[in-house]
Amino acid sequence: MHDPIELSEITLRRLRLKLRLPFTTSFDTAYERDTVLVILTSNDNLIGVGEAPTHNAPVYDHQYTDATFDVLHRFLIPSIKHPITSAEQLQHSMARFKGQTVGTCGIEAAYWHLVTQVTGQSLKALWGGQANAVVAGFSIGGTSVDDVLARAHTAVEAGFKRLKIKIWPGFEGSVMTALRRDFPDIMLQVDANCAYDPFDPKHQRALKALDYFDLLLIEQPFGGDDMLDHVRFQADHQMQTPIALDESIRSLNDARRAYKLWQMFDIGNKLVINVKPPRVGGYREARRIANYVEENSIPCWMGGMLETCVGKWMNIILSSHPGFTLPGDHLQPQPYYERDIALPLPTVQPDGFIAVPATGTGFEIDWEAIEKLTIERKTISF
Ligand code: OSB
Ligand code: MG
Repeated sequence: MHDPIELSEITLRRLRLKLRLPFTTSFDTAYERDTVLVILTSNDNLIGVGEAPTHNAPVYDHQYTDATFDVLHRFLIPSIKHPITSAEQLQHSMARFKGQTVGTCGIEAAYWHLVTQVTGQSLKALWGGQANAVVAGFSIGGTSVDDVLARAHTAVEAGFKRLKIKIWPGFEGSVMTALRRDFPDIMLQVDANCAYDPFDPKHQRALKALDYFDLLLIEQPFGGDDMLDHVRFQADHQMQTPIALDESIRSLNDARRAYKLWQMFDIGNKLVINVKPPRVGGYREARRIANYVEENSIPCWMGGMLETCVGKWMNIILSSHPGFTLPGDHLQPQPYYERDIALPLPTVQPDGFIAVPATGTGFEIDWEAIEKLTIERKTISF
């Protein structure tokens, strides 16, 4: 509980960020990306910053930067009830808008930043975090076997304990063979971002062949709406490797649905859940999923959306919750962006862990950087 928060204004900023290293997935190669910041100013001039990490095109899901900026401005922000008394109240005020998880997450993240200042409590305490450090995983979006191998070597030398490789039809067997030759024992997983067709026998064979590589999991081979195809594929092909859902999980109820479905097929132990706060509508819903997977012993990890370090610090802090049992997609060996928007940047220690901030949010906003990177802004005053 905290004193009611009265807002004086909200500013939206669209930032253009240049990636240091291009990131290739089954849907595109990104060299830069735009993100949206939601900046809440309270009556007593406290400032909360939250990230709505968007894609410029609707390639990961239906949401994209222009649409998120617009829905924030026209619908989500005007629906906020004042004063704000809790994250639950904030969520309920926006809940009638369908499928706007990224924008909702941006407002909620800024609210949590304000709450740390109003209450003096850390995000870690507010969110039920426990671990003092979390294991760093690295999501590799390379364009060729050599490119992926080079990125993997850099990461392992820097201390990363787990690698995740972006795959697509035709780019899986050769890259896994090369990785297992160089790293026979490392924790390894793959992410297809919906690129496979559950009814194509060639695709089925390529996915089944991944069972040879002793992977932690295969992430989202089929469409976001195809939970049933995922579980059927796993059961019909007697896959040993667990299947993990990313795009298919947009709420706690989706996580419940998935687990019930896997249990109905008698393979409840072969499901892994990925949590990304911007995909499930914020940190409150993400924590509710973390509680659920903890209660049901479902393996789970914190995903990433190439966030700035504002989003990354919040993800790292939430992933110290005991529901997160697998290494998160938290970092790369080098900073993601030519210029980031807060300090310090999270970094991996030589032992492969990232220290979890125990006070506040862990970051200080770099307003000069934000000003330089902003390409569009809108202010709504109350
Ligand atoms: O599917 O997990 C994904 C990045 C953008 C969109 C989707 C995904 C990803 C990642 C990157 O894998 C994780 C990160 O380092 O932020
Ligand atoms: Mg994914």
